[in-house]
Amino acid sequence: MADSNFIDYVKILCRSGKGGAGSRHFHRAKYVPKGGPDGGDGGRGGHIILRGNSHMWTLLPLKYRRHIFAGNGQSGSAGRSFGKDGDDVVVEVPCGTVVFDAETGEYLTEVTDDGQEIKLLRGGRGGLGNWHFKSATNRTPRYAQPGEPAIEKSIILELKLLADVGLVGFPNAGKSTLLSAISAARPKIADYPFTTMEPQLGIVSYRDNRSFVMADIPGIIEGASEGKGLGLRFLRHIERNAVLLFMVPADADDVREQYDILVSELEKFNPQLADKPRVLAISKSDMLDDELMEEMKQHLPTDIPTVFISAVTGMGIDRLKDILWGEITDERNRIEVNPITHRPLDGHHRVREEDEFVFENAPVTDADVEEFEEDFDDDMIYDDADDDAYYPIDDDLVDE
Ligand SMILES: Nc1nc2c(ncn2[C@@H]2O[C@H](COP(=O)(O)OP(=O)(O)OP(=O)(O)O)[C@@H](O)[C@H]2O)c(=O)[nH]1
Ligand SMILES: [Mg+2]
Repeated sequence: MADSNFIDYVKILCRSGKGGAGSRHFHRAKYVPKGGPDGGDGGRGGHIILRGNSHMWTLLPLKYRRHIFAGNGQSGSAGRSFGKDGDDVVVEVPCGTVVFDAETGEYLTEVTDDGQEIKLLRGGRGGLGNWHFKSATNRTPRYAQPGEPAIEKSIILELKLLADVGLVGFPNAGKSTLLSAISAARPKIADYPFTTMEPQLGIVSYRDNRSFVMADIPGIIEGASEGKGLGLRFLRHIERNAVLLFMVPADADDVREQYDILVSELEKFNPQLADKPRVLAISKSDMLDDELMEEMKQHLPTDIPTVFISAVTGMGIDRLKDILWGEITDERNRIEVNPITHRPLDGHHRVREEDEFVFENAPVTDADVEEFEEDFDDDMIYDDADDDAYYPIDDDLVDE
């Protein structure tokens, strides 16, 4: 996968900015003997924000960003001056990006819409300056609040393709051939299993200038939900498709059995996939004669629409599009489809070849990281020990 542009998994260390410290300053000027406290507030630390971008279709731009750090808030200063807020970092991601905690595998959030912004890590609040603490009983507060610390989290971003129709079938079922026959997409087609190694999207035009998006997903085999074949890597893309088009070739030994295996793999992966509307297409039907077709019809599932198609002769293709369009636009399906629960990542997410690759090739050097760590040292936060070094207080000015 190393030379591919389709990246659907990245692991990144994120850190929001810490809040700036409040200042403990006392006003000093000629002829103003007791100026009183005037230390300003520290600035807010920068947030890490995710923003959906419908023009992106891969996480590739993030692949080499091992670290995303927002700016720290600056300390407040004399004359009630506020410290500057730290810079926020807005990370653009494709719609359909799901965020997991890299340590625990726990699901955190997901970005589904164009322009949608999610505050992933909040910047620390700035501390209040000492003038806030002035009171009748303490007119010379010698303390100010420190800024809130930064939040650090290692996250995994996973892209789950958003498509109206997802193709589900064993390798060699003819999925890519169908996509290339009805859309402008040109996936690789060949007479061997696992020709398709990564998902592809195609726009299928329908009557009256309408269209829908179809995703060609790599073939699924028995045991895929436990990681066999290309397995889990691509099963997750099926979660975000509104309608599932199951495809079983006409020359299969037992069409019904293949269909049942596919359904059971999906259910094992995520039981909610069973609620998605399904359509079954018998592909390569140009190889069947009428008699065989009638015989086969006896054994097909009756609870979902079925259709015989051939991407080569065009047989059944219009009917298939009608059925798919009907399912996509069916209001009942919309309601069922939206609230899918993403299953948390389990153990397998911790060791992935992509992680290795990213670490070897990332342009961020260790020196860059060290430099950052130095900047990050707590020298800006109020600390009793070296306090006078920052805000020397002249005792004459203090009103006891
Ligand atoms: N006769 C006939 N052959 C077909 C048809 N559709 C696909 N094929 C052949 O079936 C083989 C596999 O087709 P693909 O489209 O690559 O199958 P796939 O499901 O994408 O396979 P993977 O990507 O490996 O999962 C190719 O040799 C195609 O030429 C069809 O409608 N009729
Ligand atoms: Mg294929």
